[in-house]
Parts: sequence; C-alpha cells; structure tokens
Amino acid sequence: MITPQQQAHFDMFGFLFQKKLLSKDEVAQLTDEAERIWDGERAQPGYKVDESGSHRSKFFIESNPSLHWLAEDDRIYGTAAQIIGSELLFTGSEGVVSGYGQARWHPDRRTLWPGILGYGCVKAMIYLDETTADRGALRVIPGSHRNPMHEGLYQMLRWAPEGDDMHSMEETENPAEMPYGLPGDQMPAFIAESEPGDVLFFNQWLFHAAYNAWPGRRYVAAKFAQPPKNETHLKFHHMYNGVIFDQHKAFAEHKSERIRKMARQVA
Ligand SMILES: O=C(O)CCC(=O)C(=O)O
Repeated sequence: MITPQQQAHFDMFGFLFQKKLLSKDEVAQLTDEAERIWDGERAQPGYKVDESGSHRSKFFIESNPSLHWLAEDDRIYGTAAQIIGSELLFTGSEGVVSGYGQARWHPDRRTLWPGILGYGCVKAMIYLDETTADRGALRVIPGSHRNPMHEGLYQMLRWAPEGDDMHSMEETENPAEMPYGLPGDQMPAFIAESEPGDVLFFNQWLFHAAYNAWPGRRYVAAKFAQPPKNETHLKFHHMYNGVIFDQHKAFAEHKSERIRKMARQVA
C-alpha cells in the first residue's frame, strides 16, 4: 500500500521511487532467473543484440513462469493499481541488458492528441545492478508529465524520419545547439540512484533519460495502463500497447484471477 502522500507525489511529480521494495533474497533470485533466461536466449540460433548493442527481451515476465509473481505482487501490481486504478491492464514487460552508454531524454509515450496527456500509464523499473549518477542511473524531470512543461520539453525531441513518432535529440557538443544550452546529463532532474531491490514507478508521459551507462547494465520492467474509454485511447494503445488486444496466452489463461483480469481481452 502506498500512502496518500506517496500517491500525491506520483501525481504531482510523475514518479515514485520505492527504496528496498524487494528483499535482497528476492532480487538475488530474480537476477539468477533473469540471467538463466538471457543465457537461454543467447544460445538460440540467430540470436542478435539490437542496433544499440542491447539484449532486449519482450514478454520477459509473461513468457517465464518463474517471473509471474512480479506482475501480481502487491508491491508492484498493488502500487500500480493504487496509482492508476484497480481496473488497470497489463501492457507488457521487458528484460533488458543494455548495450548503450546513454538513453537520451524522452517520454515513453509521445502523442499530443487532445485529451490524451494524463491518460494513466505506469512503468515499474527494477534495476538489477547498482546505478549512480555517474553510472547509468535513470533520471527524470519531475512534473514533466504535465503541461505546459511536457510540451515545452518537446524541443528535446525530433520527428523520426518516418514521421509518425518522435526520437530523442542527438546530443551535440555545441552549447548553442543544446536545448536550454545544457548537455543532457546536466538537465535539471531527479536522479534515481538505485540499489538492487529498489523500484522506480514512473508515469510514461514523464521525460526520463540515463547517462553514463555501461554495456551489461540490467533491468526488468513491468507496464500497466488504465483501460481505454474512448477512440483516442484505443488509437493510443494501437500505437504503443498492441499487447492489450492480444495478451500473452500464459497471462490470458493464468490460474491467478488477478493476472487473468489485467490480461483480459480488449476488443
Ligand atoms: O536504460 C535505461 O535505464 C532507460 C530506459 C528507458 O529510457 C525506458 O525504459 O524508457
């Protein structure tokens, strides 16, 4: 259970950083399992890292029964349900061994359709390695999930060549070309320096970034969203969370009612 103050923190600043949410034993077990799964994936014929050199496993939790507990755990599911409401849907998971040195500033959800900003979607990030400001910690710009700050920060993005989404701005060495005259790692931000067991919940409209990361930094993420209530929400899910229209079978048919409910079919 989070307190009303923690709920207010999430609403106002767009994130909640929960220290020591998982015990040392739980993280050790999660890390062993994650490594076992990643090793199995690396051994598959045709295995490749992505263009950033990262090993990125989709459906990481859903496709591995030994990790299912994470999605329904009171501390993770329960926090997300308190933040965005108990009718929440599961919108996927990731298991990532990052290969990049930086994830430049971006919000995960980038549409400015009228009324869509604020539609509740939350990501729980569990870093399996210690991270610090100088070593790969996720940073967030508090309050950037809301306007006018949210749209104001779009100057850190540019349209992708395909034109239907935005990408983070390339970092430049030239201060005259830097948004706000600042290198990305100097942008005013809260830096969530994390120890294994800490969990960062953030609103996916929030601007976030990671700097000074190293190849091999690992995290597991679980994502949740409010159920769609109109055509714009459906369009949004088609763009970002197609999984809600075709949930992973292991979740859709799970013996746990909580998991089945959040993986229910959306037409
Ligand atoms: O690599 C990281 O820590 C940041 C990942 C990220 O930006 C994201 O999950 O949206």
